Amino acid sequence: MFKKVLIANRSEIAVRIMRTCREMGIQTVAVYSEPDRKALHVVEAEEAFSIGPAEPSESYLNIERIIDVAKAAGVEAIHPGYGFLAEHPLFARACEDSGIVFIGPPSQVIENLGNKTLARTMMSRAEVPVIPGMLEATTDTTLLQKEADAMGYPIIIKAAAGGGGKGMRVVSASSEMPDACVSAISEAEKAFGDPSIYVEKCLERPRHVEIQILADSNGNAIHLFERECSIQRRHQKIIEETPSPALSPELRERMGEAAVKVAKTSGYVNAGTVEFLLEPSGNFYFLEVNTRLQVEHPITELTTGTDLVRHQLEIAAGSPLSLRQEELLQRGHAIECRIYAEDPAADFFPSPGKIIGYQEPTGPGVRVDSGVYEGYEVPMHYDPILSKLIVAAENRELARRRMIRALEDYRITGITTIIGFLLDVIRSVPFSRGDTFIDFVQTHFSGWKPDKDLVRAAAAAYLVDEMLGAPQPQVTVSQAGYPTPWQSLGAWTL
Ligand code: MV4
Repeated sequence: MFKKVLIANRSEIAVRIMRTCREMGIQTVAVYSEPDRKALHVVEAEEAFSIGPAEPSESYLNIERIIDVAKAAGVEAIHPGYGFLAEHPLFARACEDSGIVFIGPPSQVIENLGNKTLARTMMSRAEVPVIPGMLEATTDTTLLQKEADAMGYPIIIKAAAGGGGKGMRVVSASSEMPDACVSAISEAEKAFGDPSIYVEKCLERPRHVEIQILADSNGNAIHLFERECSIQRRHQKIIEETPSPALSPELRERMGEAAVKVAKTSGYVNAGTVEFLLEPSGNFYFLEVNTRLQVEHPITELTTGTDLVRHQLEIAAGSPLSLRQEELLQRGHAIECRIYAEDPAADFFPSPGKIIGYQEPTGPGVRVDSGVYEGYEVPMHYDPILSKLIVAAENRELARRRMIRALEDYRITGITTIIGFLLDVIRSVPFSRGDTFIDFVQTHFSGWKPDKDLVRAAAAAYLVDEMLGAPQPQVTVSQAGYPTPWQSLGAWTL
């Protein structure tokens, strides 16, 4: 096993990776940008190196600088976390070329799977169901029109180099195709430096269901069941759960087998996620492979009793998989809520700033993967995720109630968070029924505002405290959807 690993990331995921490293006796090296000098991942690491200014391109995306630090610190391997350089084939290649182990798949596999039409072609050859549509991308608008007309509308235009929803366009009539093609081509060129696009049949009201995979360098591959990730807004997931309320044991087995086929067909090594869209009919289709550890990996860990980061490290060190498919069980139910510093009443606009009061929920079945602490100033330069709240219980309804309890107990003041919004979603009838699909938030929660009575109760409590000369709780009425603001503030008052 490695003696020393560099974590080329920040925030909660860097901290989470370091925890497993420490348990395994691996020394950890952090890298940080200027505004991250006091970040939790810097505190948590055994060594930390400054890598540049706030701009990601000059720090967390600076391949040369990170490789230099890795050499100077004498690490044997780099864990990229998620985002930043995690799915960057050139970074994986730079590690390979420097004799440093990249904790992830080979650069060639990242590159192949990053090409969406190549991935579609590979998968359809392997008889993994892909969404009906073109297998070659093009800039020939006549050809695109012909294909779309033959398919029937609505169709969806996607960029060959796309992914994560960038450069996508839904077209509902033939007459809209010419304009849509021209603008999609120019957007693809600008965003990815590759103008080629292709057309797929647009699926209606699908769910987003993904399968966790692990593959070793000896060609063994297994899956660790599914995650239901339909609750999202603007292609950012906010709630994930497992098992999916939509899968029968038989469908789960077929999707798991398809995901293992994807792993074997692509020569996959390390942890990855195979994304599918699942139609109400039960038909599922390959979407793409995320060649990284994902934000929502903890729900799989809690229901399968595994540590995915440990498996990543073991696989990267060349060990064969220590788990067999037959011994894996899905036990109970887990839900994750992503805690973002954003204002849900203002189109989820980021709301970084100083965290004045901070208290995490604890108790049975509660896990918090956090990148922040009381007094920490959330920088404005990065993804505004603060932490992830993950709960596990014996079944879905118990997990849902546990999540409500834990969200109510989560105290964050000084900045606006989406906690109040998450509470309303988790408590809602469609969520409690498990009736989730990719337009869930838009359908049920567009124009959401915090409960006026809650805000007024918070204001009233504040005024009463002031009149009685009690210590002033640092709870501001501007904090959208602050949960149960009138309950005892106890240790919470400053
Ligand atoms: C689709 C689709 C409907 N039909 N493809 C969005 C991200 C990218 N990975 C693929 N995406 C979609 N592709 C067809 N043929 C709907 C989406 C989609 C979506 C997929 C997964 C999770 C959230 C989503 C939100 C909007 C649209």
